[in-house]
Amino acid sequence: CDNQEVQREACENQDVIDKLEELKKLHEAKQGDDDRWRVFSYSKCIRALRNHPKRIASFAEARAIRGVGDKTAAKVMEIIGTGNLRRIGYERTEDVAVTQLFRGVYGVGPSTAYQWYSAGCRTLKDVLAGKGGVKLCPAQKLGIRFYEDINQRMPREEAKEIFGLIKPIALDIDPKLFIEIMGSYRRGKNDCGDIDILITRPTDDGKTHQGVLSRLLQALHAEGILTEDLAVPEDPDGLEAIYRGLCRIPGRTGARRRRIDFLTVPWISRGAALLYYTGDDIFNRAIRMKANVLGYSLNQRGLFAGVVRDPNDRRVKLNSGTLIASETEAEIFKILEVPWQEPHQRIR
Ligand code: DCP
Ligand code: MG
Ligand code: MN
Repeated sequence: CDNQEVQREACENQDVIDKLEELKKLHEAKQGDDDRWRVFSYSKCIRALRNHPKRIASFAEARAIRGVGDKTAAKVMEIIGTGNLRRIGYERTEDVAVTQLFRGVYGVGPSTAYQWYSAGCRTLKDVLAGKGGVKLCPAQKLGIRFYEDINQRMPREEAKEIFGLIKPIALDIDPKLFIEIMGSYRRGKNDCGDIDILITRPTDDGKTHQGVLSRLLQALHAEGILTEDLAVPEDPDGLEAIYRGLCRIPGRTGARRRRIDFLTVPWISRGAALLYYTGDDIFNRAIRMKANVLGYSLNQRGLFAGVVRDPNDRRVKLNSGTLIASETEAEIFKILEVPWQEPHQRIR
């Protein structure tokens, strides 16, 4: 509930937020004009509820919150009174179930999922058959072929084992590389949706990691660790690149395909990159907001001052600003006046 500290303790009205989130997700799946408006309005309401410091006790109290109208206030009271929201049941229709299935395909978001549904597809088989004129890109085809594997999280131990195979191969290419696992693994989670690997290299001898990624990918394919590419960067050997693919432990029968991402960043950005790729995404949103409140701009490259944004669209930066900090996570926390948080604490 406390924006200032970038900590997310359970809110007084967490049960209400959870139900409204659920309803919001159902509308998100539907993609109608009405649904889009509802998603927007529930998001606003959820944000306001997160900041509400006490348990809501009456309709009038709910109604008085900015962004909460009569209808939403009635829903809030229904959840508080019964622990349930009947509307969720009514919105769980076929289109929701089908678009949720489609969104499990790698790279497919709400709009593609709904397009496929509108084209008459109801199953993955329909999609593969191109029913209704649906066309698939290579990554989507792989997303269907390995649908089950990709949608399973892996045990932490397996992520560790795969990284244990990869790290020596990378260090063999350049022993001075910095190579570590980020994401949920660094946060200490027991299961991981994918393996996020950050690569960079100190430059004190005048060299960089440039040229390493393409050699590494080639070596990992040769070893049978990387099995399929999902997204290959245009310039894998630039200073900054993102690769996405599938991997597995070679030679183990029944080993599932696992999602793997490689990220390379310039050495100077390593602190900001560690912070960004460790997440989680909600922690990132909160800390970025804190930076904005203090007049800074934070991204995976660093903390910047003096960034001027387009008043008509705050997402558009009109200049790149001045780099304030990027080499360590600690200095970024410090400048943002956020108490240091260990990776495992950076969670919702
Ligand atoms: N990230 C972010 N915002 C996004 C996507 C990612 O800030 N929309 C950052 C925070 C994530 C990190 O990148 O922690 C890695 O992204 P993943 O999608 O791999 O997410 P996690 O590793 O946190 O979870 P999972 O176990 O599901 O992979
Ligand atoms: Mg991850
Ligand atoms: Mn990832």
